Amino acid sequence: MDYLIVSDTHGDRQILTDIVAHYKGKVRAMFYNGDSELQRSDELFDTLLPVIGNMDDDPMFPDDRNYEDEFVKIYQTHGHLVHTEISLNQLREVASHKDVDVVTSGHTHMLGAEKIDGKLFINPGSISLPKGPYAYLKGTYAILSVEPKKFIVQFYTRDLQPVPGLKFEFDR
Ligand SMILES: [Mn+2]
Repeated sequence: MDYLIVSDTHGDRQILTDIVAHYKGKVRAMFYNGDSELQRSDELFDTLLPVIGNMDDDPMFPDDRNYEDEFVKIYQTHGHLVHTEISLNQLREVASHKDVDVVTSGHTHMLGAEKIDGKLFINPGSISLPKGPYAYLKGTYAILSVEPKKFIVQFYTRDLQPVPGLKFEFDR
């Protein structure tokens, strides 16, 4: 079962439109990790599951989300409320009180996937304004594949193609 995670478009609505059109019906859920600078009522959020970012002014966006289906439990938040621009320490503390498999955030515009405290932390990077060592990719999102005994995280670029070398497997 696949889950799409995308974040930090900062007004670049077209790429979200393209991603939703491409993946609708092909993944179980699509997470949008904040800083769209759109309104909660935007039709994109009929499909994408959003949280509020520090650059979003619509208070109808939730601060965070606890997602659960029969395959996976995911905690989603942008990151500014727990200052992930400094470190993951506060997010780790929040996640430690949650019965989840996966924690996903955005905010830093830097992609990442790592197991911390037994949970898989995923930052898809920014699809529009990437920073860090993978900024040369010009924007990324992630697909999380949930299997009975493992998680696979593959990062993709704006042309909807997987990045060779940015595929990571984790035991559950
Ligand atoms: Mn941002």
